[in-house]
Amino acid sequence: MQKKHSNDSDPIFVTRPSLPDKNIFLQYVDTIWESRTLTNFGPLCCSLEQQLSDYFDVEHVTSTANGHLALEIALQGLELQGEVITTPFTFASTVHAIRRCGLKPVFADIREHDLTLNPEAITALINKNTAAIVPVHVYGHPCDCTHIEKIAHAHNIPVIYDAAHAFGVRLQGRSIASYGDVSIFSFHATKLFHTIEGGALAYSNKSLKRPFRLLQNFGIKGEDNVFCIGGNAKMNEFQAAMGLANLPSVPALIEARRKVTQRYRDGLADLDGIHIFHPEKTPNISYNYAYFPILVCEEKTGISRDTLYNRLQEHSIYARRYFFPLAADYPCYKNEHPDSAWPVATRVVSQVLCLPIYAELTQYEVDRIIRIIHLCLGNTP
Ligand code: T4K
Repeated sequence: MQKKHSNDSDPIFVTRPSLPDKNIFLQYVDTIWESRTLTNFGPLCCSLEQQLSDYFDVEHVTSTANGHLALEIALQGLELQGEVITTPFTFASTVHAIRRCGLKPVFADIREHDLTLNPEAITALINKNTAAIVPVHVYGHPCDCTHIEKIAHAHNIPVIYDAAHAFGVRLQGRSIASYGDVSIFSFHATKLFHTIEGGALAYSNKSLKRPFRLLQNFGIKGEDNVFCIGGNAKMNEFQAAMGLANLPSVPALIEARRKVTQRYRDGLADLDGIHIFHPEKTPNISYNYAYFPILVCEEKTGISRDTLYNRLQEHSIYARRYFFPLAADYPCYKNEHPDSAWPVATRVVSQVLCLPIYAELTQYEVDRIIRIIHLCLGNTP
């Protein structure tokens, strides 16, 4: 849907949640009034899990209150101990989940061309304490799953993908959710598909279903049987209603984002020093256009990423430096890896800027952003 009016002073944020037809959402809400089941595995939640299982083409989906808890449940449910190899170039959630589950995050560098974990860097870090690999499909760019899973298989360790950004992505003709031992998704309001807050675990191993259910509901097996130490990570019925109402729009949302992406690519193509990613140029990748990251190469543009970020804000454009700083540099992790270096991640984190992208962003607004970027770089488009 195109917005009718937009002034050049209107703020544009990095994203804007999509909302379904209100009447469709309210029809689901009416059923909540009838059932009086508001949470704890109600009918809408079960229906959403089934629809997601079909969409992802995976055997099992366990819905959760948010994506972060889905990752904690995956790590706990697999009963891991020791070190977990992951990327320093991610949202805080990935690394905090590892640490909050009593595991040690160990950071491997990323690849230049798609910013996902470098399989060779993973191999170099594997030792007898390695319990798992947690790669992130950052911005929806799919990891090199084949290579990563080959490494994991050789060392008999599981792979849990943080697929928070990767809803709707396909790789080698398969849903991205079908890779690894488990994939976790975020259905936060800022995501392509959302349930306001929410998330899910997708997996094919049936034996994981019960531990995951227990972990998301206090370890309760029966009315008088508390079997293990679980928390509360249940999706409620209002969240599920939003998900059911949003799911049919996913193809249209992806197409609208593709158009925004294309307009950015056309408008920024001739700017020396602005690097743009084209994940779908890699054969066998079907991309979801979840984010529009650019890299600002100061030597060529003459201005730094931070200057561009600030200048855009002066024009009410709120791009974001996802994911600055590196997780490995947070005060809580910084002193743990004195001898480690991540040259690619360290460079990228000072260059990356995610420009606004969402389905309702109008051509006029994209052109406004492009115009301001040209202006900041001293160009006249
Ligand atoms: N793994 C990865 C790799 C992740 O990126 C994330 C979450 C997770 C795991 C954990 O999943 P969840 O537990 O969150 O399900 C946002 C999201 O809160 C977060 O879900 C997401 N990643 C992260 C990349 O982005 P912030 O701190 O940037 O959000 P915020 O509130 O600044 O929102 C960004 C912009 O969106 C705002 O400037 C305005 C707009 N907005 C936001 C909300 C919430 C709206 O217009 N309406 C809204 O309701 O983290």
